[in-house]
Amino acid sequence: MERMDTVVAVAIGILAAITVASVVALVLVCRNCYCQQMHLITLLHKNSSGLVPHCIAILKTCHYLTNRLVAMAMGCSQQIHMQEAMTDIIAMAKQITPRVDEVVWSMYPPLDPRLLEARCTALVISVNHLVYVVKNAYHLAGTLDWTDQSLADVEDHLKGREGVELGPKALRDAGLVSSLQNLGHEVHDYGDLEFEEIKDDPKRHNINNMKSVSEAGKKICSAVKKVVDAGKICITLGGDHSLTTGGIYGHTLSQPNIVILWVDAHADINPPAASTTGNMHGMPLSFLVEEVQPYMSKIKEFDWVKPCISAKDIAYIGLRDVDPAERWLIEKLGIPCFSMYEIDLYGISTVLKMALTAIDPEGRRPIHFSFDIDSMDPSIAGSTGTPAMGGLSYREGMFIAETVANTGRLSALDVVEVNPRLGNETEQKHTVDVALDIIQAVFGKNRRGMLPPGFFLPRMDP
Ligand SMILES: [Mn+2]
Repeated sequence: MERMDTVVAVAIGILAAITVASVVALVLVCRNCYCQQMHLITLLHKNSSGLVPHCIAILKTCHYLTNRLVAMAMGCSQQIHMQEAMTDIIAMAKQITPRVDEVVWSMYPPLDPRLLEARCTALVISVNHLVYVVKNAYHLAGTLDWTDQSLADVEDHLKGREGVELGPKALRDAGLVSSLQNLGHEVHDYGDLEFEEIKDDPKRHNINNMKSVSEAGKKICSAVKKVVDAGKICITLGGDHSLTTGGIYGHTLSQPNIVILWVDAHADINPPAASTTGNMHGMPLSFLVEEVQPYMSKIKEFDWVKPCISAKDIAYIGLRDVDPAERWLIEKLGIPCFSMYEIDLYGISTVLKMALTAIDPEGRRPIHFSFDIDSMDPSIAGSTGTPAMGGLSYREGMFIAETVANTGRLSALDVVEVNPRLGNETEQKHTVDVALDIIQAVFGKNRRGMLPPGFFLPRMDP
């Protein structure tokens, strides 16, 4: 267990929402002090099928807002100032019903994404107007503060935000900071990283939202570097796995000798040109691994990141959804790789021994532990963007985390791809709980049980 004088600092960086891309990052730093921040990136697929869940969410929220506002207005319609406003309120509410119908009809195939988006926007404008009218009628804006959150949610859905940028908040709300403090760490939460919105950001070099992703990466890079420079352990909460382009590069600027334990269902090493989706979260390692560079085209926006990791310094654990280009690179470059097949073959304990020995036979180098929640089986962590069946069990995940803790060499941890908007309520809760348990285990909580410093059982007088 960590000693009491060990200090953990936490920083959470969040969130750029660019019409199509959102960037979120959070950083936790530990050991002897404070820390700084990080982030992560979410890319949206604004295809037709991706729009529907957002539209349904918008419909639900608009329905809720309208019902509640009208009920409130009716409830005090006897008051003088409300009587005048009632005519307006009823007229506004009447406009909303046909707009809801239009949105619903637009969701039927053949679906026209532009029409659907336009109709959702029209609906949201109407509901906004209703909120405005009711607020004015009440002369008491304070009592209607609850509408702000609902309208903000609607706005998020309208922009097509995926929800993975909400991961850090979900983990904080679940008690991340206090749970680490309870383990005897000093934790500093640096809040969310902010990312500028870049309006004109088309797909280029086969990377969606290329400028946004690059700019976010720079910020994450310097945030992580500062935390590690200060001698702390840096936790970066995502957001998606693209945050590691900046995060790992920043880590190496401070600690050039790191090794990487990459626990994930995916290899995330597609060179941009080989990517089938253009989503940066499937590419971060391609920018970082020296031996991959001959297969990368030159992208000047990513000049700031230099290849800083050797293929032999990375160990994959938990892979089960690997693209051909990725498999080819793993074999060609000899990247130590322990997929679910090897875990079934040898067992998690042997796999971990082999993985850690492969990247650092002497056991001396600082570890960057990059944990993608989709490494876990979807039955226990389903609220994630790209789930893959047949993943790590809870026990295997905990064993990995406890083993990393036992090395005493953790230098940075990424926790990515927790998406509190996906799945049902139970799945959302389980996913956040699993992530929280993994983080706690990485920071010293052990299933054997914990003995608080100084604890003893007093002898009883006979
Ligand atoms: Mn990943």
